Amino acid sequence: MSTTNTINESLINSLNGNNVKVHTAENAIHESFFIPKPVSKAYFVLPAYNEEESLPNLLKRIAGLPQSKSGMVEVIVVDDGSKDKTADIVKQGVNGLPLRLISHKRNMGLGQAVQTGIKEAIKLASDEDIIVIMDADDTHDVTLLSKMIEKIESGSDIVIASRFVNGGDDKSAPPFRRLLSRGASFVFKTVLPLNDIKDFTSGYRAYRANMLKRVSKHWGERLIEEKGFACMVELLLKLRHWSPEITEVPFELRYDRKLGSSKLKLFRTIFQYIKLAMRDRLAPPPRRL
Ligand SMILES: Nc1nc2c(ncn2[C@@H]2O[C@H](COP(=O)(O)OP(=O)(O)O)[C@@H](O)[C@H]2O)c(=O)[nH]1
Ligand SMILES: [Mg+2]
Repeated sequence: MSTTNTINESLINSLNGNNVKVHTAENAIHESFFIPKPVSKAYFVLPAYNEEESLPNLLKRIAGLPQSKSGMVEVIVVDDGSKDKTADIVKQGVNGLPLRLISHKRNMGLGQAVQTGIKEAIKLASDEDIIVIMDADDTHDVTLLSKMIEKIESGSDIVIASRFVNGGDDKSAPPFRRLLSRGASFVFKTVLPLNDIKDFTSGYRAYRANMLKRVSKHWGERLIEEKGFACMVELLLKLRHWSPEITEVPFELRYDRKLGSSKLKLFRTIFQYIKLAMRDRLAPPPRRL
């Protein structure tokens, strides 16, 4: 760690009366991303593929948030070559809600869509802002934003909306989906050194913008290499090398609100998880630039 970094860290920590953070991830590059400033803006990144049925409801919910009414929310929809009216819905807009549309000409997969969304969000965001990535299928509770902001303001770098902590649940999801997310979280928890995390595969998380900026600068186009749903776990695994402070907040999945069909391909996703875990174990940890 450079001297400047050490000084900045202790300065930030003393400003906040906090002790210096202790991180546990192995091979971690010890960084403190904590900024002693209130979050001024939240960017929602919504990767969307054929979500014409669910997107209007979700956008209305986001527009109704107190944070949207006070102008601190902006939404980035990444339309990943949808064949339905997903793009038109975004173009129509929602009263009082700043909305951006980024369109992939053809379907490139969830991973690429998340990568595109992150790139745009970090271009727009200030260091103290937060970037929230969530499904566009209206199964995630947008009112969790307040809690996520609160956690980031008190030092978390990543806040996971978690189905598997007390108060969270995924009862409304079909049994095979519940089994997959539990199985994947169990395996990743066992083989990877991020022991405290209970929900590895949640697609709903908030990230401190300056952390994503720093990590993204390191990885560039390789930040997300997985094309499918495993990209969410991949992102977490890559971020862990920077030793972020990760918190989980309880989240009740509302699969009952899902109007379209799930885009998850079960066997393909299991295979991707296995490949990802092996690659992560074999790859050397990144060197700091
Ligand atoms: N950009 C993009 N998004 C996708 C693709 N497949 C799924 N998604 C989005 O990824 C999110 C998760 O998919 P979803 O069907 O909700 O999965 P489930 O809720 O886990 O069953 C949703 O916002 C989808 O619109 C894809 O090929 N490209
Ligand atoms: Mg979903």
